[in-house]
Amino acid sequence: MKLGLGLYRQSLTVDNFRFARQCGATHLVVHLVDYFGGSNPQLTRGDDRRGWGITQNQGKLWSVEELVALRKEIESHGLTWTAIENFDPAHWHDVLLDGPKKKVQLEDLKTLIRNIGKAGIPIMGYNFSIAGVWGWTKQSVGRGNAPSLVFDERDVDLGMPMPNGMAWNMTYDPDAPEGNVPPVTDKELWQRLEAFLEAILPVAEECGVRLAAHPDDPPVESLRGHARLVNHPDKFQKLLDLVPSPASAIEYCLGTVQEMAGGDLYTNIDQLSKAGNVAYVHARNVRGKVPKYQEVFIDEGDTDMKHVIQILKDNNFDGVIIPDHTPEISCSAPWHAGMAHALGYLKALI
Ligand SMILES: [Mn+2]
Repeated sequence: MKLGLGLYRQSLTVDNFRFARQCGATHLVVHLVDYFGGSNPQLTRGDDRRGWGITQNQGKLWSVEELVALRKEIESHGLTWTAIENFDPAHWHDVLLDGPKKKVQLEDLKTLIRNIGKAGIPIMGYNFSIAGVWGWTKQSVGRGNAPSLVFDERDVDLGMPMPNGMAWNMTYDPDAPEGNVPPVTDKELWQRLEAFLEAILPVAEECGVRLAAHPDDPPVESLRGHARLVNHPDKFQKLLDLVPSPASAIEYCLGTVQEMAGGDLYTNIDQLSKAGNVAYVHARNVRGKVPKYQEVFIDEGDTDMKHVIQILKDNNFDGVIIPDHTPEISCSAPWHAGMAHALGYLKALI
């Protein structure tokens, strides 16, 4: 098992590559989506009508040249680029929404997968979700009053409609006509996923890229009128069985699974990792489950991290584990301090 760090697009700097190595990470998971539009690597909820910002990348696919240049830079710091995390909503909003550009965007996604394969990046993480990550608030309720993410169904209007022009908690068309995205049922969402996997998996197999699915965070029944895909541990297997392929895998998010109202995290990760279905792991601890939970530091909370690492070791998991988001640590570098703490804890466990 290898230790990695996740970096956002605006965090791909020399200092952060050195930071990763200094904390003992050997691998990177890289976000290329321009969420938050700016330079703040802290997770924020975003605006309810604009989400994590307006994506500017329509038609701008990640090119082989740009990916190879970044890979070489990463490698020059002694790190290995193991995965890209998340497609840009600009690249696949109509795949999620079943909109008029779906056919074109499926072809674009195939091109992206080919580019990723040519650039030598083995994993593409994705989150097949209409409403995306939404509904929590940041409150200073963590250990030592650390600013932490809190989800409480009583405090959020789960049914708040999602405006037109929005998908995956980002805005792809700020000039979309008034109105809201019509609700999507569970059956319809799984059909859309199936169409996506049937189109993309054969290309991924050819190119030696694994698609890794992240579960739905928050794992509620429905969000903003839209069904949630993987909101119970058993649904990982349902996803894998939908279109069987060696290129179909799981981005196992410990925090999200711990938040789920049903199932057992340890049995679930044991089965999936034993079968070789886990591409990489997000490590995050939480306290509580849907309908109310909060994020906590990795060394506390409801998940026994030592037990999880033991299961992964017993199953010879040889992929990468990265800290997911963590509560912030009160200092001039809250994100870095939080990550350093999580990396050190994981490294010691491994
Ligand atoms: Mn996660």
